[in-house]
Amino acid sequence: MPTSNEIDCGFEAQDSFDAAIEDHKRIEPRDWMPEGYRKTLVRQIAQHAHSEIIGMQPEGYWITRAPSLRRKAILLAKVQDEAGHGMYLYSAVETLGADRAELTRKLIDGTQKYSSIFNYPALSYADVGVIGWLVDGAAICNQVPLCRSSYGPYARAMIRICKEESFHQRQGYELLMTMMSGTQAQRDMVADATNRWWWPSLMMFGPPDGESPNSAQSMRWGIKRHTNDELRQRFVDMCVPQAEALGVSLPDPDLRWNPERGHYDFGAIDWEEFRQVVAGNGPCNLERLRNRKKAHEEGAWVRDAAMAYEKKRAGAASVATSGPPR
Ligand code: BYC
Repeated sequence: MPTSNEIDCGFEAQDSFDAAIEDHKRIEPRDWMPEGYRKTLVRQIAQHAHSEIIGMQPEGYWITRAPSLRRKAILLAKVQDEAGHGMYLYSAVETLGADRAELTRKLIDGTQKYSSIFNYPALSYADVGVIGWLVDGAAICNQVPLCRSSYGPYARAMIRICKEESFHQRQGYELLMTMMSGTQAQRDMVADATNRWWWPSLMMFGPPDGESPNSAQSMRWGIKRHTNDELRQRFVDMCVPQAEALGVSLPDPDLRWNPERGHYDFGAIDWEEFRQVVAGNGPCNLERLRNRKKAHEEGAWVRDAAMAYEKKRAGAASVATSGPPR
């Protein structure tokens, strides 16, 4: 049977789609949608799902190296949440007709992207705190507006994800507060980790507005609600007082309050570094994809077993419904 999108719906369908977007109503999987809208969502949601899955690696490394049972339990819960976020997002993207196995193949062969931020190494336990504070903090700034995204399944997945991201950010901040009230060596670790993650966190929001090919159309469709630069500014404004409360310096001599703009000014981002990382040349790109591929290959037997069980169950169900021969 053709899907609602494959039926040529003509102008009427386009009009009702446009009206729904105009009225800030949700588009649901069975609704007609332009092919470009569907493709943009598949691209963005798949990239987001991949980021959650790859994003488990920098922190996952520290689970067996946590300094106490309490820290280990917290970190384990956080990394498990990230796996869960990936699953919600793969489910959301499946409602658009995408095949999860195919998306995983595209991640592994490098034809689909994941967030640049996860190509940097986590070198000490302070990185766990800074990832929570800055990386999850950036994720919250970016993702809270996505709870109002025009595509229903994506928006609903984001509501749950944002609640958990908020816990993630707090656990990071709490860890850093503990370290900052510890020894000088601990404070130095926090300073070093902050220096390394600050600029990559600003890059997470994507290229500047003038160089973002997708933003304008995504905003017209209500997929994105703010531009990359607007969200980046919101993040900087949020982080400066948090850094002051922690007693940590942010590594930007140009960072200062601008009373005319009502925002913090900040220094130039190294966009060449961003381009290199996205092109596969960051410090950990190879390692991240190698690990993902290995985990996928080692999990083949689990997928096979699940499929065999599903097949058997479906077979038993069809015998039961067909009943005994008359
Ligand atoms: N890294 O036109 P633009 C997390 C690409 S996971 C790599 O502005 P768009 C967490 C972009 O894809 C956080 N690539 O694009 C998990 C496009 O290339 P294509 C992940 C990037 O889509 C574990 C090109 O650059 N969050 O929170 O309008 C532990 C031009 O960009 C990046 C999401 O995925 C980047 N940083 O805007 C802890 C949020 N930025 O596809 C935490 C959902 C841009 O045309 N995604 N590119 O070849 C979004 O909001 C948007 O997709 C973006 C980019 C703001 C990221």
